[in-house]
Amino acid sequence: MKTTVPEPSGPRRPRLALMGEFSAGKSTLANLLAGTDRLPVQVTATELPPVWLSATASGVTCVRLDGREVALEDDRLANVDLARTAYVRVGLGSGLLDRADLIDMPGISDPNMPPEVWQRLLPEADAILWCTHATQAWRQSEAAVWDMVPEAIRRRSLLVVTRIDKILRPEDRARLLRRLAAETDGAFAAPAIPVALTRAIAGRGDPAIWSESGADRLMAAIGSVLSSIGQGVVGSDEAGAPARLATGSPVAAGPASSAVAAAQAVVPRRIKLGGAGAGPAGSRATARLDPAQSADFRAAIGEREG
Ligand SMILES: Nc1nc2c(ncn2[C@@H]2O[C@H](COP(=O)(O)OP(=O)(O)OP(=O)(O)O)[C@@H](O)[C@H]2O)c(=O)[nH]1
Ligand SMILES: [Mg+2]
Repeated sequence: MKTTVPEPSGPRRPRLALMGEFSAGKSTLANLLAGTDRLPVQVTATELPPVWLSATASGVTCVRLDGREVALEDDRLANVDLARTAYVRVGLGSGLLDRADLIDMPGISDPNMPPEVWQRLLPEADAILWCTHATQAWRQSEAAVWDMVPEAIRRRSLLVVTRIDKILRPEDRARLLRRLAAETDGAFAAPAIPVALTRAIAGRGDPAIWSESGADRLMAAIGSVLSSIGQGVVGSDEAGAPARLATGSPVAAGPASSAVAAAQAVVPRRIKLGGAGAGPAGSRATARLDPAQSADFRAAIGEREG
């Protein structure tokens, strides 16, 4: 896919795009990862252009399709001219932004949002965190868009099942994860990751809530994604070699890796990464999550939150 938007200047960091249907929780996830509340979250569709959060930028800048850059004086993300804007660039260095850029995309089936608005930015992403709403997860429209995403990107992307707190019964959660495993087999780097985003945000700093919400698993998986980008798995993909990622084991990519550092940047201080279940030092993140581990994980999430 060819880039059709003006490239940002400055050092290039790994770029994670947050995508999914409107109101799937993309901006909530971006806020969680960046440790901020800068991105507006609301029940109805937001109607914002893509918002590119980066520690290498400063202020809030509207990057127009013609390449012109217009600083937004009042830092407000509202009132952006959607027709002329490629994306809004926001300078922010907190949380995961220390290691990666986050691109918060508009919803894919938002009736007020032409698909070009997110399509033209898609080639900029190194990996995608696809947010799917637990109570209507992985609709046909989502699968159809996912088919358009280049294979090399899909292989290092994650399926994040948001609003898992809305599914109360452990057996319903297990059934959902089984369905997703069947319907998305091989389409993502790892099995779907259920997370209660608003709970994780509210419980930031509390290790128990962080873990119960699923945020710790998500951070570990994102750490592996960043590691795979940083370690040149990109090249392996292009050569046709499989590049599946491990989840649940943040040190799968090596304890000194940027993955661990990245994940540590957003976990509560009292949680230490790399405890039980850690992979051998220096091993590459090339295996998918072990099915037994996966079953444990599902049971744990179900039991704790059900
Ligand atoms: N209970 C619960 N609510 C959530 C969760 N994630 C997001 N929400 C809520 O869902 C609504 C939509 O979230 P957003 O983050 O704005 O969704 P979005 O995907 O960015 O939406 P658009 O940008 O409009 O496409 C907000 O009211 C959030 O508070 C979750 O895990 N649990
Ligand atoms: Mg949003």
